[in-house]
Amino acid sequence: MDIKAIYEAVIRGDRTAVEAGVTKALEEGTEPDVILNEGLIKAMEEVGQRFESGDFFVPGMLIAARAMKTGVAILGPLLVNSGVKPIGKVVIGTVAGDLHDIGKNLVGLMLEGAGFEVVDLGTDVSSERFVAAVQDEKPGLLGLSALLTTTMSGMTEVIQKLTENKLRDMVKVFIGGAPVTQTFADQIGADAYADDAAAASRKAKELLSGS
Ligand code: B1M
Repeated sequence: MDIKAIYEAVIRGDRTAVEAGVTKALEEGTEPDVILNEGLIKAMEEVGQRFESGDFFVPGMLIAARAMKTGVAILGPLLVNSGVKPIGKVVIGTVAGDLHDIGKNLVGLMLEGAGFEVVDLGTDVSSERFVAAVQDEKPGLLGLSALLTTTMSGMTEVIQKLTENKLRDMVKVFIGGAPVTQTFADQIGADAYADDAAAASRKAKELLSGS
């Protein structure tokens, strides 16, 4: 199976072709992470660039995102080890005002694959909901995702609210998403920054072990 065909199907927003392409590539022995990185993720990067240059509009992005999710749904179980005793609990979510969830979902899958129990709060999650989830779920780790420069301040707010509620020492906070950087993480007092889903699961394990 030509990975390029999967890439092009995502850009066209052709869910049927993505499903068929991913299934065929797996049958032919292509590694799931190659399909994910070279086919699906690269296609979404191209969609973003076309949006920026005015060749794509919001509906196009949305349709491409749905096609990408079809592919991720097939790959998901292969990226996750089931039946393993959790090594720790992580609450994740996309911050307030932000509806992007593909990257956050991939982070969740990779964390599950690394053996974490994942509580996913979804998208557009207020700082109050994050704080309540830390109180209720008592996770060792909290993962915050943001895809818009305008919503990154939601991460600052979550950390401030954790401090106000005397919960900051109870949970390690790691952050990520396209506009997020290590410098920003340092500025807002996050415990770690990860630039992709694989790095997120690696950083989460490091935070858990205290290294
Ligand atoms: Co939006 N969007 N979008 N969008 N969108 C971006 C983010 C944008 C960069 C496009 C562009 O202009 N080039 C731009 C943001 C500009 C900015 O702020 N700097 C943008 C915009 C402007 C908007 C709207 C404002 C458009 C409008 O309405 N005028 C609007 C905002 C809606 C809202 O959230 N309130 C909007 C809407 C949408 C859709 C709904 C249509 C759709 C989202 C569908 C969905 O998620 N269910 C969408 C999409 C698809 C995109 C792009 C094209 C693709 C995002 C994506 O899924 N990438 C995106 C362009 C781009 O990013 N290149 C764009 C694939 C995914 C695997 O990557 O999410 O980066 P990513 O996740 C990575 C890493 O970032 C990291 O790991 C992931 C896996 O490797 N990561 C973490 C993410 N979270 C992490 C958390 C961690 C650690 C790592 O720890 C907790």
